[in-house]
Amino acid sequence: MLGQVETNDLGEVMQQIAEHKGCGTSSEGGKASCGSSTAPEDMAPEVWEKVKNHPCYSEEAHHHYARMHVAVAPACNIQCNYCNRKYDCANESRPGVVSEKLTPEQASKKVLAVASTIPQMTVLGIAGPGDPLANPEKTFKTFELIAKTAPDIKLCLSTNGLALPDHVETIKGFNVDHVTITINMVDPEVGQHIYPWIFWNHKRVTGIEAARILTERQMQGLEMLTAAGILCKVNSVMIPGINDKHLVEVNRAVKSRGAFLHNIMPLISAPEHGTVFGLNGQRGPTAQELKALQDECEGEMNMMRHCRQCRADAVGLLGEDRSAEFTTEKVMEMDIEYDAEGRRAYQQQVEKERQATVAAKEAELADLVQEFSDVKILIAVATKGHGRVNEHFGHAQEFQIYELSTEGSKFVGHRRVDLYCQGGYGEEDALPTVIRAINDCVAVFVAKIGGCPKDELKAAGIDPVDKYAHEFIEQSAVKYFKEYLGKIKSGEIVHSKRGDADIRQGAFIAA
Ligand code: CLF
Ligand code: SF4
Repeated sequence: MLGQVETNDLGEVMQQIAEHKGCGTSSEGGKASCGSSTAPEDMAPEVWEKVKNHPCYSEEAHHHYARMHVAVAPACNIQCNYCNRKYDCANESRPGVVSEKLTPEQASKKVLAVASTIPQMTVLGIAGPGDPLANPEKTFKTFELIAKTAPDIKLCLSTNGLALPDHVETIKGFNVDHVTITINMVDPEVGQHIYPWIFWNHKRVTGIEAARILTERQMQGLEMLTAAGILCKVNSVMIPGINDKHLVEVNRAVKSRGAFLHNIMPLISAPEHGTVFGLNGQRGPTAQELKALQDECEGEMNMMRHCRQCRADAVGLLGEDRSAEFTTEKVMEMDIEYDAEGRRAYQQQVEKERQATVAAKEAELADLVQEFSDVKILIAVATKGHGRVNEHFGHAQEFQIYELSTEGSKFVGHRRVDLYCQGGYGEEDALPTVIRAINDCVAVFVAKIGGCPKDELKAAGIDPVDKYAHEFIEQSAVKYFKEYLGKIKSGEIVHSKRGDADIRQGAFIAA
């Protein structure tokens, strides 16, 4: 049964598809021009087949497709200084949230329940709460059950890499196309400050020796995976003062071994998490520090910037959390009929929506190529997904950040914020933190916004824009940027460069 919300969204989408007059054919920025039916020029078609519907491996796909995790792997074979065993594996999840642990059979039923309710859920990942390969029986039993009952769902795995070389053959045997390894260092001198111990060959190993074994096993596992044709994403936790500068070297090392994607994530650290880093006051990076490092590493290798550090039982589009709808108690009561045909039909409509999104952006971009300007700005967008400006300012728990230049629009990250609207009223205390989170942005695109936050945003020099409500994000962003350049040319606004983004000074642009 398809969820009501999704069905309504698709009705609207179908209307827009009917109005859409065609589909661009050129490629831009290494992205496919026409939805998932066309691979980007620089990507082999078989690789595109693997990434096109994976919300983590394709930034564009993450607006349209969902993933889910099942928490079947409680044990871990190493200790990271940013982890407290009470919580999920912090390599792929936020500290401070705990998952309900499942048996492979419970997990299998949960996957069917989610797949039947959220037909755009295309990927099942196992990412904890410990390390999936420290729990190989439970992990592979779960994959076996899913491969039998829901063969259209892609299988995905995230590991610290210590046990990886022992399992590459089995991973390949289950047709797992995507494996993530968390690699925070390639130098044991650095590693000793991140990993106090590992459990290796039936004993605990500590210090530099532990880090040396771990890095050797991670590199070996990465090489084996890429040799086996399995797409490999590398996650790295950015820890200021410990591995932040070193991650450039990590980037080079994993790129040379064939990693497909590098995801540099911020350390999340607070005393209440009870981790070594939390207790000793180790800070995480600022959003600007993270972006600078991601920019530095961006070259021939794709950088992931849309990671939400989701929990080990996450369900839904990246950035939304529908796990509460699928507790074990609720799932066990569900009478599930797996409708593979219905899922296929729904996903075909999603593909049409996706094609319309890309084509609209390209049409908007067409006359931007004649512009010559080095102006670069950031905008923040409130969205519930589907690539549209469709969230109210007060309901946004995160803003997606796009960088705009004459090259077009580029997703560069997201910023989590406190909910401004609580129970129908604006939360005055939350507004300054929202403004701080997006204060390097020239504008914020929203579906709706109240008078009070609008005025405060304007006072902070951020343009609250609601005229693109329910329109495609990237098409609207390019449109806005063109108007913006026009206002610079006419002298309506003055510009100066600050950091890596141009920050507007002087006159405020009215929405
Ligand atoms: Fe899960 Fe990870 Fe597979 Fe994605 S998450 S196992 S690759 S299906 Fe994705 Fe979540 Fe970031 Fe992970 S946003 S934490 S990168
Ligand atoms: Fe914790 Fe994951 Fe590190 Fe294991 S690998 S110690 S579960 S963060």
